[in-house]
This record gives sequence, structure tokens and C-alpha cells, in this order.
Amino acid sequence: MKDFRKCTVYQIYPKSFYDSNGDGLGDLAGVTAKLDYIKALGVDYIWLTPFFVSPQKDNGYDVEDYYNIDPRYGTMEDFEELSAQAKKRGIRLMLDMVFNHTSSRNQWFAKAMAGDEKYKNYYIFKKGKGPGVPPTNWESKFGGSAWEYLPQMDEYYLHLFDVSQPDLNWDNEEVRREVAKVVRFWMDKGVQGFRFDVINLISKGAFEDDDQGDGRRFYTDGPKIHEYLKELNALSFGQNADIITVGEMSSTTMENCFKYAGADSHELSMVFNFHHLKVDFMGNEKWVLVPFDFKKLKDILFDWQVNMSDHNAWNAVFWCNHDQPRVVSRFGDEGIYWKESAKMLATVIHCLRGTPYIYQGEELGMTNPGFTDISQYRDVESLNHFQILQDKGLNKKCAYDILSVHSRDNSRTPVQWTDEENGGFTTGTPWIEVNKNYKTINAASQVDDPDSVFNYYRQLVQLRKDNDVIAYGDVVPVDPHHPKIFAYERNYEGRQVLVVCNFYKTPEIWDLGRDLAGYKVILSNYASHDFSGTAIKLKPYESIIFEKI
Ligand code: TEU
Repeated sequence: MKDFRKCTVYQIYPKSFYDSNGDGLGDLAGVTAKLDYIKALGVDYIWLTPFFVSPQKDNGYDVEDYYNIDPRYGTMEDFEELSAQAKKRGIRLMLDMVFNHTSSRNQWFAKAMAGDEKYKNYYIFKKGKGPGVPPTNWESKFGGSAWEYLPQMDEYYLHLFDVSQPDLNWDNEEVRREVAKVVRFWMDKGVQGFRFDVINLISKGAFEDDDQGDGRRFYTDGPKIHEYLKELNALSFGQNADIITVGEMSSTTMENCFKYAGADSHELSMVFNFHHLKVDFMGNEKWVLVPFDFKKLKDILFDWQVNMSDHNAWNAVFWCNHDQPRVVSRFGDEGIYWKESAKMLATVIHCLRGTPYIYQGEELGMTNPGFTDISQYRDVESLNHFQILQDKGLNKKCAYDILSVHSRDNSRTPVQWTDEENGGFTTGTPWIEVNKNYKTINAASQVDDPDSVFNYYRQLVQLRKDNDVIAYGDVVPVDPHHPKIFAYERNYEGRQVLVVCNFYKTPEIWDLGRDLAGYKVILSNYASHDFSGTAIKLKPYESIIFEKI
């Protein structure tokens, strides 16, 4: 059995990974073609975002058919080939299960729309509060009302995301059985990991107006969520102890995550939470421009680290995914310290307690593309909010500035493989523009360079495998209120690792309050270091992993 605490997961957004047939879209055969690259990184699992049949309104998070592969991504044979080739290399597959909602093109919804009562009960239909007034004032995460009116039924259906993503009714036992059946189908195909999309939104509570917000308090970590997860576990993945699961938890609380990811909870192996990635928001509002709050970032990460550990629950740790901007652009430096900051950020995450996730291209230090025109954007959320921002009175320039920082498309530009046209991603026209810096940032120039960002990630992945202290140790924040330094200890069975990172561009002299003569450097983003006695002089974005001798 694999110990997921020693593992690292690599996330692939197939559409932007590698195009094997020149149609401009990445595909499953493209993933197979790059398995040796992934193997070289040393990761254990590949998480593939949804490739099921879908109208692609939300790039596959709108599933039309859970049992078949969208022809744009390939065939079932392509999937089986990928699975076999990955297995040969000791890499396991994790699939992305979207069960809070389906596509409106899913046959269940089609039947519901045709008036079939059985299938109407698969979704959430409600009468309005009056003519033209939806059942509640809840807002869709992609903008606008979360309810869509159907004149032919004189009813509304709930969609917490796009109008084409109707929410499933998990209070209907038949829905829960259908969902478990889908998981078992992919288990039978040899899949050994599952990521569950916004899974903490499935249990809806009261359908009431929210006078304090957008409605999320009524359905986030809802009343029956733990019951439903335990049931799904028992009916599907829990039947095989060698399967790992991760729940994507939107606006969750720590108390709920102790249960979702508790070692003895029989719910999930681990959870993603996003609190640390809202430190450049204004509250829950992401469509604003505010500098990131370093103090808050540290407080949140440490709070989760320490408390999850105290409650014997497991975190997924990460900076990046297909919904987040590129971390170097967000918290690091795109300029002269690009490489140092990319490695420093990797150090912070990969030495924490939790299973680290690397999002495609992160291991190359890929940056935001800096799009300047709406025609360059593809994401439904970005397109909607571009309009909403202008409706609120912002001029186009401001709207563009906000999008270029927060848009999900920042992470969806194609992986930069080489310095050839389109970064070697496709021989056709890419579905979304390739970042212009592909000539300097690309895999070909990094794989064999021992000093590259890629090889630094490779070393971090290996470090976790070789050192129980990094996999299992306690986390002790060091000088947690320091305004520039991110430092912590890991302790396990008499061993200690000390991680010291300068999160900023300016050098920093810091008194650690302990004699560093008792420590040796095991990995750093600089070749030489400047410390003596209890003082350390950190260079811009310097990170050092020490081990106590
Ligand atoms: O995302 C859930 C989610 O709520 C966010 O990360 C979302 O992108 C953010 O709130 C927008 O500001 C998951 C998937 O990762 C995302 O790609 C899907 O669009 C979404 O669910 C719906 O399935």
C-alpha cells in the first residue's frame, strides 16, 4: 500500500498539457507522450482534471456523461493506454469527480426538463417567491443569480456555478447511488485516486435568503455532508484501502476538515482548503486589486498545519491549480529573482505537513501570461466578471488589470515544452494563447540543468520520500510574527528539520536565537550561505532547509 504522506501529486489540466494530434487542444495521448518527463520529476500520482464527455462550458467541470471520454481528449483506448504506461512507471492515476452538479446536457437533466418526475428529483427545482423573484437571493460563484427560471415549468433550478451546471439533489438516495456507481466504474478500470470537486457543497440546508452574503452559509459544509461522505466511502472507494481521495472544500472550516480528513473518519484521505489563497482578496471578493497580506498568509497556513496535526487529520498542501494564478507572479518575482523566488515558494509548501500538489508548469516556474484583451480570455468566470466589473462602473482598463491578476486563465495557458513555436505544445493553433515567455521558460532548457526550477522540485519530491521527518513530523512555527520570513521546524523521532525562507526581494539579517553551528544545510536555492552564531543574513528570496546535526 502506498503511504500518501510520502507522496507528491502532479496535476494535469489535459486541455493545456500537450497536444498529440495538432488540433490545438491537449489530449490523453499527449499525457502518455510526456510520462517520462513526469516520471523524472519523481511524483507518485497524476491528477487528471475532467476529460469526460462535456460541452466544455467550464472546461469539463460540466459533465454530460460520466462513463465516456470526450472525443476532444481521446478514446477509452487512449485512457487505458495511459493507465498501462503510467503503471509501468509506477505512477498512479487520480480522476476528478464532479458530483455537486452535472452539465445541463447530461441525460438526467434532459429527462428532468422533459418533465420526468424521477429525474426532476435528481436536481433542485423550486417555485419562485413571486413573479420574477427567484426562490432565494443566492448568487452563482460565476456571477449573477444561482437560480435559472424555466417558463415551461414555471420553476427555477439551482446552479451554484454556471447556468449550464445544475446542482444535483444529494438528498435523493438514487443520486447518491448513481454517484457511487460512477466511482466504482473507474475503480474497476484501475484508478487509484479520486479528487472530488466542491464536495462540501453537496448537502444543501435551508433554502432561505441570505441577508449577510451570497448564500454560501446555507450549503457550505451542509447539514448531512459527513453522513453523505461516509456513505460514498462505504459504497465505493472505501472498499479498497489503497485508494487515495482528496476533497476540494470551498469556504470550509477547520472543524469540518478534522472530520473530512481525520485518520479514523472514514470520509476522505485529505482536503484542499483555500483560505491561504484569499490573502489577496477583500474578504471573499476576489475581483479587486489588493497587495497580498504576508502576515495573514503565514497565520492561516500555520493555524491549519498545527491544528490539523493535533486532530490527526491530513492536508493537501499547494499554491497552484487550474483555478489559481501562477504563484511566482502572485507571491514571488517575475523579474531578476524569478528562479530564486520560484524555488523559495516551492520550499515553503513542500516541507509542510501534508501531501504536496504540483500543478503543471509550476515545476518550470511558469508565470501569468499578462493578457491585455478580452479576446485572449476563455474562462466563463473571467468573461462573466469582465462584464460585471464594468456594470459596476469600472473602466475597461481597471477591469483588465483585475483580470490579469486574478483570472483562472492565468494558469490555463499551455505548458511550455520547448522554445519552438507555441512552446512546442501544439503544431496547430492553441485553444488559448501560449505565454510569450516560452523561449526562456520551457521544459527542454530545464530538465538537464541541475540548477533549474524543475530539478529543485525534483529534489523536494525526493526529500519527502527520504526523510520521515518531512513526511510525518510535527510543525512548529518559528518567529511566526516576523514580517518577511517564513520559518518553521519539523520534528520527528529525535530528528529536526528547520526551514527558513525570505519571502521578499530585500536581504534580511535575522537573529534566530539558536546557534546555527548545530545545523547543516540540506537544500537551498543559493550555492553559498551567510550565517554565524545565531545570526543569518538571507539574500533575496533565499530559502534554506537545515537539518539539526
Ligand atoms: O472550483 C471550485 C471553486 O469554487 C473555485 O475554485 C472557483 O474556481 C472559484 O471560486 C472561482 O472564483 C471547482 C473547479 O476546480 C473549477 O474549475 C470549477 O469551475 C468549479 O469547481 C465548478 O465545477
